[in-house]
Amino acid sequence: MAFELPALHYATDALEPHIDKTTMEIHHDKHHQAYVTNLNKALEGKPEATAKIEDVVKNISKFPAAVRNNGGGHYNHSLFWNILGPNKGGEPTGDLAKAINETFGSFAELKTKLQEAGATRFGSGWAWLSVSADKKLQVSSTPNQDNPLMDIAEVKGTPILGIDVWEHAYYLKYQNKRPDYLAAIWNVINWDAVAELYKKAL
Ligand code: MN3
Repeated sequence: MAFELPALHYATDALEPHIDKTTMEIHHDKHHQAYVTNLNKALEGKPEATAKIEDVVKNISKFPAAVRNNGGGHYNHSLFWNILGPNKGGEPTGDLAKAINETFGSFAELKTKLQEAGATRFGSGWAWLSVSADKKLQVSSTPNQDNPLMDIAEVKGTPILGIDVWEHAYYLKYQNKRPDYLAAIWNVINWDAVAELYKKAL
């Protein structure tokens, strides 16, 4: 069984003007596809490892670098497409909103922390909101295609929101202004999807 590129559940221009159509097309059809292709290549001859991407990622220290990079890439982007969406801007509600307020003081403070995590990640990587083993919300960042689910992560947890800060995620529209991209992304976060992942992580 091979991993496959998941379809986007919205049109590539659905996140305009915050994330442009061309960026979405290249990011999903080319970059994510390359992670999937190279992951399948790296796992050739290891069918027992290919059942679930989560299981590969959780045990990433047992795999070579090609699986870490491309398996991380596949997991991270699959989550990223899922937590983005058109016209969903808004704010978290319900239990997730309550947990955010208890942990960070306010939704505004969570946004600041995630934007800082993304802006200060040197080079390529991701900013994360994840749920720790003791069910607490936490903000962190990872290099390259690492993520909090990996057994080698500095801050471990179950990711419920990931922001891609690789240049390929924003450069066509925002060029060197990564903070502008990070400020705009709140307009296209699907908080229902994040809340769903939060519920599952508890
Ligand atoms: Mn990317």
